[in-house]
Amino acid sequence: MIDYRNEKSGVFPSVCSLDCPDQCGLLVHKEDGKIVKIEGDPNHPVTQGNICNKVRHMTHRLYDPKRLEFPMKRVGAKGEGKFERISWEEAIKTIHARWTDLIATEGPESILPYSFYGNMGKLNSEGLDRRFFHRLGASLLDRAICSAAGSTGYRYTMGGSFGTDPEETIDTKLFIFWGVNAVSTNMHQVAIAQKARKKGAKIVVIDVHKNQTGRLADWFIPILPGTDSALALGLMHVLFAENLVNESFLETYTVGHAELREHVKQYDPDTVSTITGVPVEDIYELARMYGTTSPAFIRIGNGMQHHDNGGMIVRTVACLPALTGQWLVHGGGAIKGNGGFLAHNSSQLERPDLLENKQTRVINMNLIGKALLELEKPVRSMFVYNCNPALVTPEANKVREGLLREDLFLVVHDLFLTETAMYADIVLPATSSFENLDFFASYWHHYMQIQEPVIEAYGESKSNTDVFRMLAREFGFEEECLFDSDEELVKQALDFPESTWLEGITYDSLKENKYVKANRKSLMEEKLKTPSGKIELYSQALEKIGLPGLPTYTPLVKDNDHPFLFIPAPNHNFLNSTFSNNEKHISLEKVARIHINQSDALELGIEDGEKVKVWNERGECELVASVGDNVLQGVLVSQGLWADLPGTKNLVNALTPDRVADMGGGATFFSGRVSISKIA
Ligand SMILES: Nc1nc2c(c(=O)[nH]1)N[C@H]1C(S)=C(S)[C@@H](COP(=O)(O)OP(=O)(O)OC[C@H]3O[C@@H](n4cnc5c(=O)[nH]c(N)nc54)[C@H](O)[C@@H]3O)O[C@H]1N2
Ligand SMILES: Nc1nc2c(c(=O)[nH]1)N[C@H]1C(S)=C(S)[C@@H](COP(=O)(O)OP(=O)(O)OC[C@H]3O[C@@H](n4cnc5c(=O)[nH]c(N)nc54)[C@H](O)[C@@H]3O)O[C@H]1N2
Ligand code: SF4
Ligand SMILES: [Mo]
Repeated sequence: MIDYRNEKSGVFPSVCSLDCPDQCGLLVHKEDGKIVKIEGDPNHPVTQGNICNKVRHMTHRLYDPKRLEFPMKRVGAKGEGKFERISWEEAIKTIHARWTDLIATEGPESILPYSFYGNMGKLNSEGLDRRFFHRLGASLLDRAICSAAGSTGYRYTMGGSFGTDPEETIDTKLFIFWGVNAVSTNMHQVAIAQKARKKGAKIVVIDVHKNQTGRLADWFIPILPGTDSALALGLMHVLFAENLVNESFLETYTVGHAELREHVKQYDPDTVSTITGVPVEDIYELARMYGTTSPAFIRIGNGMQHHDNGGMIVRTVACLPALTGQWLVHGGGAIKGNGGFLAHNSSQLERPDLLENKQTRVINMNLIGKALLELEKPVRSMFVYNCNPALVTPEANKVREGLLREDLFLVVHDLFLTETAMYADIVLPATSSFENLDFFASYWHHYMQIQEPVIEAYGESKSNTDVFRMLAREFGFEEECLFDSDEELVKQALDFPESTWLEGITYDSLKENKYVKANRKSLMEEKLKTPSGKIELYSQALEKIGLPGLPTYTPLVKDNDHPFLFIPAPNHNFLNSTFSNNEKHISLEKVARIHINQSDALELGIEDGEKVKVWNERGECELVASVGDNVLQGVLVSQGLWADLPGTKNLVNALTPDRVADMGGGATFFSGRVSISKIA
């Protein structure tokens, strides 16, 4: 068997490890042991050789002179960013000593792992780390920062992350991109839609911002933030009223359609128009278009679930395909996420059985600022990996105040000295995904892939799995599973006879075939994982937790009197905060903008291209105004999680609320209110 690392030059298969639904197949070009070029693999059945600009320029990040090469310890004041090189041995021994002390004095729950999906590889994001922290007895982290509200909402309707096979949407006639900036965040769904458009398909985009995706639409529908459930209910009103529903589908595959029919009578287009800002005639037109075009497909984005009512919004939109019976149509239906089909054996990989105290506390990652500052039994140490909370988490000023705590022992494992690492006591260098073995499952298409290491570890950097093996050894833990090799971990995770979808997906088949597809049927051929086994238009489970059983519009929380709703969305050339510190990607993105409606700008005397101050009681930042008609009045949209360099005030999360959404403990990044003004 060849180990690609031993080959000085050549072209080798790889996987994009970034947190992006497309999960492209890659070809990595190597010369003299270094990656010199990354391109798409034309043989990937879905991504077909096209990749985004971000990853095309990945070598600038992999070999950025700022990349961490060795472990360091803090020598200056907290947050000052003064570090000194140390050995791995000293780093691991220091962590072991501090944690042993903490466990003896305050218990293991005083230690908190803090991670997300900076690397989507299963072993490096939810493998040995989970085993190690379970064995340690550390506090548990609720990883609710990304899609928790929407996935939970979708689950109440559809039973889990199961939707349309995106490959089938090549035959779709109507695409609705709803709260998703797909040109930037799911480019291959757009590529499929563009091909379908050549065969007559229409593309509708519903968004609060006419961004690159809105500009590509045949019809762009601007909507006021957090009101999408009202729009969906208005569409249902018209569909029922005009007999555009599929009665036999409703009868056979859903529960609660009679109740829903009554319930949506109150959501007439006049009422809905007042709530959403969408004109009455557009509501009728969209409903009729949706009710008479088949196959019709809705791509449900993450943007519209980053709201106080985000769970209910997604649950409501997810009811639409059932009304028209689109789940029976090839190319019809919806995708919020498709991760359910490729779910691996997570209990075998993560080993929750190693956690002795089943009452161990759980801390929601969205509330980390609060947790660091207010918990009665304090978090005394945090181990951060695959994540950059000082930049990406809401109420960032609170987070930073927490990270500055003198008594907090902070370890950060990353490829770069991130904003979070600046506060660390110990910094550990991480390998990139190209340096490790791992397996990957897309949450949009249906292919599983394997990454075999292509290059040697950079400097002294180590993979996440290696770091947790080292820690387990230092602690003297004896459970063999804490030392399983990466290869063994892949095999254990894929050993999952309970899943028919994973049939044929094994370590060996992945190595041999590179792209192996989930063995799925059409959704209605299987019993859904809802309590009733059907699509739940009415959900008893929701009522039990005190939420309306039927899809319902609830307004956003109004926690202050600032006049604007602020939507700090992602941008095209960064991936969350990844790339925000790499010159090449910054130069492509140019400047941190905030979009404002021209009427609002006129009233405030703000001119296009001018620097403005945006603030609320949580904090402030300074961005460059983009004046026009890309957002409705009363709405401000920024794009990108910009690096927080000295001399800049780009930290948009200084303004975002740390309230949690209606479902799943989700984040409410887009439900904050702010003021904006010229900088005098
Ligand atoms: N280039 C790039 N790609 C990415 C990322 C990135 O940062 N950059 N991040 C990755 C990650 S982790 C994720 S979760 C996904 C996120 O990607 P998406 O699912 O596209 O979600 P967002 O980009 O957060 O928001 C999508 C859109 O929702 C709009 N929006 C906000 N509020 C509302 C609302 O109330 N109603 C409606 N209808 N629209 C609203 C925003 O204007 C935005 O255009 O993308 C992934 N891919
Ligand atoms: N205002 C606002 N805030 C947001 C969002 C928004 O739309 N608006 N989006 C939210 C969403 S959807 C998400 S998913 C979060 C994402 O937020 P994060 O999870 O923080 O994602 P990134 O900013 O990409 O940071 C990932 C980090 O992991 C590191 N990393 C990569 N690979 C490895 C590895 O193998 N090992 C280790 N140890 N480290 C590695 C990278 O270098 C990078 O520093 O941000 C959220 N924050
Ligand atoms: S970030 Fe997304 S589009 Fe870009 S290469 Fe990775 S998976 Fe493909
Ligand atoms: Mo995300």
